[in-house]
Amino acid sequence: MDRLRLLGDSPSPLHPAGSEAHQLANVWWIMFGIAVAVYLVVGGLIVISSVRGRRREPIEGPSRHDDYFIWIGGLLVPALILIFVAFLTVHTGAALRAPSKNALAVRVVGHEWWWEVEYPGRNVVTANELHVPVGQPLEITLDSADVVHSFWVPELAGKEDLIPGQHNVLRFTVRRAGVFRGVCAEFCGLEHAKMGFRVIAVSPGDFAIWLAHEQHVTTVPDSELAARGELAFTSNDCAGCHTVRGTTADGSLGPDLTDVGSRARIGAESLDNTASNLRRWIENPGDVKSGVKMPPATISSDDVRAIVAYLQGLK
Ligand code: HEC
Ligand SMILES: [Cu+2]
Repeated sequence: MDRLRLLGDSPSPLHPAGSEAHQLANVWWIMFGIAVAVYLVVGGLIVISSVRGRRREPIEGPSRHDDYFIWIGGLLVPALILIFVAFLTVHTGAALRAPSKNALAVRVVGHEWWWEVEYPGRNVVTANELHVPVGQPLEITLDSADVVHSFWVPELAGKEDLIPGQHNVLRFTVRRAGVFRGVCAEFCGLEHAKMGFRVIAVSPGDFAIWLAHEQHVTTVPDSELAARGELAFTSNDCAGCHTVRGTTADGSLGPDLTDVGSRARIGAESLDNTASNLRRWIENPGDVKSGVKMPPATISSDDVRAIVAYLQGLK
């Protein structure tokens, strides 16, 4: 699927799929064009002067012509270019992030080293995946639970920091459906490089279906093994750090696992969400992310197997 292939390639701000990234890419191309033009003019003059060589006959007294050349080529033109670029940057900066009325509110909280994603007022909390509708303005509030992180989806918008005690807001509209890779762009400790996420942009209709589904994610185990898993999960320390809505597990140190079975990856884009990876993660998450804030499980491998069956059914 080309959506997944997209994730293998590095996301580029020069292939914009969001309103803000479009504006930034426009500024980039204009500045690139000016730089190329200046380079060609200056390089051309150097070539011409070296081909023509020195004047044969020295002229007497100062030359008017040389003066004009320096005033115009050395001062006036660079000043005009810089003023134009400054105007362009300030103008674009002001146009970005203007509030709009029918924006969808999303709250993202950065944690060492994963992303909490909440849809305020809708009773939906997930992790490391932002599901959004194409074409509707988004208003993403960015908070941090610990240190400074930075939210960056190169194809959709510029970077915005998540700062403890401050509510930064990012506003943009996704222009085409797809899966867009995001990263933490501010060094935030040992596992900074393994703090990825994805933005899944779908049609407004599909988004409404997803949101309605998330509000009623099944928490009833669908097999005997999964039922044993639920018991093992809620009676061990997992429940002290993780929430599964509809059960007694209501911890908040780790990601909400209510819909963990539906996620494409686990550990903030570290591993594919398969049974064997889940088992590996639960038995020793430090093996995958050495700085991780989740301890290795101290339960039997039977219990781990049951918990994996339980978690896979949460979707
Ligand atoms: C001390 C708190 C703590 C305990 C106890 C704990 N976890 Fe975690 N868990 C975390 C944190 C923090 C993360 C996020 C790690 C990361 O991605 O950096 C996490 C991530 C996970 C994930 C991946 C979720 C995702 O979407 O990426 C799963 C699955 C998980 N834990 C299951 C368990 C199970 C099962 C147990 C009990 C055996 C358990 N956890 C015990 C803190 C904890
Ligand atoms: Cu970070």
